[in-house]
Amino acid sequence: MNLQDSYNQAWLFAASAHAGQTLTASTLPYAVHLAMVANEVMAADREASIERLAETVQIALLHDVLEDTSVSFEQLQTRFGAFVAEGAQRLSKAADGGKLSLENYLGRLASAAPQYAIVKLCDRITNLQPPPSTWARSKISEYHAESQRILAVLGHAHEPSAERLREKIDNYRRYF
Ligand SMILES: [Mn+2]
Repeated sequence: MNLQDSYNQAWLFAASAHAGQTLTASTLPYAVHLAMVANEVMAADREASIERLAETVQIALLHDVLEDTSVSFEQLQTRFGAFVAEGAQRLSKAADGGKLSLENYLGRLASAAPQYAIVKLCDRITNLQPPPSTWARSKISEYHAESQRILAVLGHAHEPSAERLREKIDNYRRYF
C-alpha cells in the first residue's frame, strides 16, 4: 500500500476513535494534533530517511488511541499489524490500570524499534507550541524539563529530529 492510502486508513480510524475529543483549552478536534505529528514524521524522513515510513506515519496517527480511546491493542493489531500496534502500545503511558513513570515510559521506548522513539520526538516537537492558556507557569516549566528528558533519552533515534526538538525546547523558555 502506498503512503497516501496507508495515511488515510490510519487517519480515518484515529479521527473516528478520537471523535468528540478536542485539543486542550480549544474547540479544535483532537485529530488535529495527530495530523501535525504525522506531518513532522514525513518531514523528518526527508532530512534522514526513516525505515518503514508508511507504518511509522500510521503510528504517529494512532499514537494516542490506546491511551485516550476505547480501541484495544488487538483491534490495532488486526487492522494495522504488529509493528504499528506495538508502537501505539509503547507510546501509551497507561499500564495495567496505572500510569508509567516518565523514566519507565522513556526506557520502554528507548529499548524498542527506533521508529517508536522518532514518533515520540515528533510528538513533543508538535507539543512545544505556545502552551494552552489554562496551564500554570509551574506546569509549563515541568513540561520544559520533561521535554529535556525526552531529548536526552530518545534523541539518538533520529539526529535531525533531535536537533529540531532542541530548538523547540530552547524557544519554550520564553513561556515560563
Ligand atoms: Mn500526542
